[in-house]
Amino acid sequence: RTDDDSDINVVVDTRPRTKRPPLYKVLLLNDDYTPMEFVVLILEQFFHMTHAEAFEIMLTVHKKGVAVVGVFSHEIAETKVAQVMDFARKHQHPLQCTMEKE
Ligand code: NFA
Repeated sequence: RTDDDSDINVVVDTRPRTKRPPLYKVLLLNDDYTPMEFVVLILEQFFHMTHAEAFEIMLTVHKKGVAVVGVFSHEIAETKVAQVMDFARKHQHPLQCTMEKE
């Protein structure tokens, strides 16, 4: 076909689009059995909190049932959840850590 007019009037959007990756909240859940000091240790070791910060967040989880302990890319959030779950299991504590899209 030599008479194709399908590209007359076609305008392509050329604005540069900077796509930011979706972020994920890492959540720590309360339970009745995991020792407070163990939760504090986790927050210091895996989330780089000071002892005072870690203690405060631990108390928030203990009182409210759940708290966001960090916001990360999907891959980093998955790694944090796995590290916490592995460490808790290793010490036979029922602590739960999950992630959700922000
Ligand atoms: N609720 C637990 C206790 O009283 C402490 C805890 C805090 C557990 C935060 C899990 C998360 N020993």
